[in-house]
Amino acid sequence: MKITALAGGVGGSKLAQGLSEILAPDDLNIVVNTGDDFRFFGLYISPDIDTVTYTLANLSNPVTGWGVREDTFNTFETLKRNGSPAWFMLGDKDLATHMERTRQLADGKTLTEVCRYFNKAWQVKHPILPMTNDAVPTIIDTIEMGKLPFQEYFAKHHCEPTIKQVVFQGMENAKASPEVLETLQACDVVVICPSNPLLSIDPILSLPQVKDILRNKYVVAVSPIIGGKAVKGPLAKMYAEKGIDPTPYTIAEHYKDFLKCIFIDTQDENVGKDIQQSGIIFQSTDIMMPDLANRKRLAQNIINYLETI
Ligand code: FO1
Repeated sequence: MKITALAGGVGGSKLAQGLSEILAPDDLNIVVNTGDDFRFFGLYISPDIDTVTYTLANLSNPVTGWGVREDTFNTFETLKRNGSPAWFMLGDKDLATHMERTRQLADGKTLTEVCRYFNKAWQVKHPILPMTNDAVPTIIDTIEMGKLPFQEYFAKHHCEPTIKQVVFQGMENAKASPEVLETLQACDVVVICPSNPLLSIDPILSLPQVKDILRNKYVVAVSPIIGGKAVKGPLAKMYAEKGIDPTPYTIAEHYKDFLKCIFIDTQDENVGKDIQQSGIIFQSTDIMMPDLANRKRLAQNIINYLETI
């Protein structure tokens, strides 16, 4: 069974890692959001790509979920002491990734080629594909601070401003990469990882052709909401600001154009009936993935289900 996983940052990388422990490299491609990408000190930072790649390479920081494990922050601390912008914490080892990526992009390589280079360097076997080689920076239009580039909203202002609108700038001229369209067309199943639908998955879905392909695929999602809370990040707050209850039903509704099945946590079984009434199957299990054993367990659970359809 060939699976294409759609992923954002920390939540997405956990399930992607679980799937990668079970599926052969030919059977799993991971398509990753690049709307969070930005430049800092001239360096091209691709946080979701890095989170997924570091996780699959067993290099990720287990405490934050992003960045490199056992990294030091000498450069960051020095910048901070000098009074330079220091709202985005780049570790010393992590900096090497951004420097090399920036160098290769300046040499004319595509982001897809740069990702392939890092996969090879860190012996990550499963393809990690940026959703596009075009720039589509996410802009958060807020009530208190106007339009903020995504990382300023997220890391600098800790997701505090109230969101009016989320805009994927440049989407009208962007294309999914050829590799992404190819893997989506060739796969049997698309797994939407438990990433933020509004910030991490919608950028992928907004690229031309992607939703049309998904309408003809078996699409299964894992809820990023458990017991009314987002496992990580601002999703529950974002829904509350729109006056929407953050439940797995909300997630199912968000993807209802193409979703066949959603995995929800056992503690959310009470919304299962509403999900079913929308014509979407639900499977309930423990969907928390604090460690590798749980990531593999959930991935195996999804694959077992997919073998029954
Ligand atoms: N998130 C923060 O909230 N603060 C940081 O200082 C920060 C640094 C950082 C460095 C490298 C990297 O790959 C990710 C980093 N993140 C940081 C996480 C990142 O902003 C978010 O994970 C995503 O963009 C949201 O998915």
